[in-house]
Amino acid sequence: MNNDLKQNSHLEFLNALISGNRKMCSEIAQKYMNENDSIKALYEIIIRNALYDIGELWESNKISVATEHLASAIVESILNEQYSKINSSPKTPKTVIVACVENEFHQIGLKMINDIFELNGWNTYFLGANTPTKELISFAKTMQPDMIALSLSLSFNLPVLEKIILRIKNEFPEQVILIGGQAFRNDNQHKRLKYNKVFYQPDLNSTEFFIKKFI
Ligand code: B12
Repeated sequence: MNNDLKQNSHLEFLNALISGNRKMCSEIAQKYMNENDSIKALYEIIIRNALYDIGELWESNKISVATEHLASAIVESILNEQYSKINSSPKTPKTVIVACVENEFHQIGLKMINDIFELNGWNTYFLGANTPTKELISFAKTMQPDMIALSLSLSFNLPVLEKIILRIKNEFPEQVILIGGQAFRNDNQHKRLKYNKVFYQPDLNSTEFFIKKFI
């Protein structure tokens, strides 16, 4: 698909999201998958870009909070529609716990990351938004995952992420932790987090590369 068509699909999807038209969003996603057959491209070129635009429209008061909430809900339903394609990969014995830190309600990017693990055969435990630290630690004790993936969208939550990393390292010093999310998009804050076996990845391609190397 050429760049003009990609741009058209993204704008079409954005317009359908703003008008709250779930059916149309689903059809655009379906058509895109038929033509490209790439979950990563659907997620980033179409959906992530549309949500970044939604963020800017919302920030400049061009759309309401309600429209933005509706857009998130539609996107979550579109991600769930892809499950049969994601789940078809052969399984490895690797497991990952995937969670947002406390007070972090942005879970869409994290869900995309979760699906990349699944596409690569990992068993995932998606705990989603606002996971209490105590619960995360206790769940990790039970599941003993190969990796914990944590998402952070709000820059001011960085101290919360750091606290969680320290708590995990205190209990399981060798635990591999993968971090990422919007909070690191425009700066290099992740470089502050210099801990043993804590890695940052910015997007789906780099995360997939990291997962393949990890195995
Ligand atoms: C939808 C949305 C919401 C929804 C979230 C619903 C949901 N179910 O997730 C709701 C309404 C809850 C919300 C609330 C708020 N939001 Co909001 N929100 C957004 C919006 C529009 C889209 C977020 C999104 O899904 N993006 C698309 C995903 C796919 O992109 P992504 O998260 O970057 O993920 C990619 C990478 O970062 C990476 N990645 C993500 N996670 C991980 C994890 C790992 C391990 C790895 C390796 C990689 C990785 O992979 C993904 C694929 O490429 C953004 C705008 C934007 N620019 O994104 C604002 C935005 C994130 N929100 C913002 C703000 C300020 C808020 C509020 C504080 C607003 C308020 N005053 O109440 C609250 C905070 C609530 C809370 N405590 O968390 C700011 C954050 C600024 C900042 N960096 O600090 C943004 C950027 C808007 C803006 N321009 O100001 N929001």
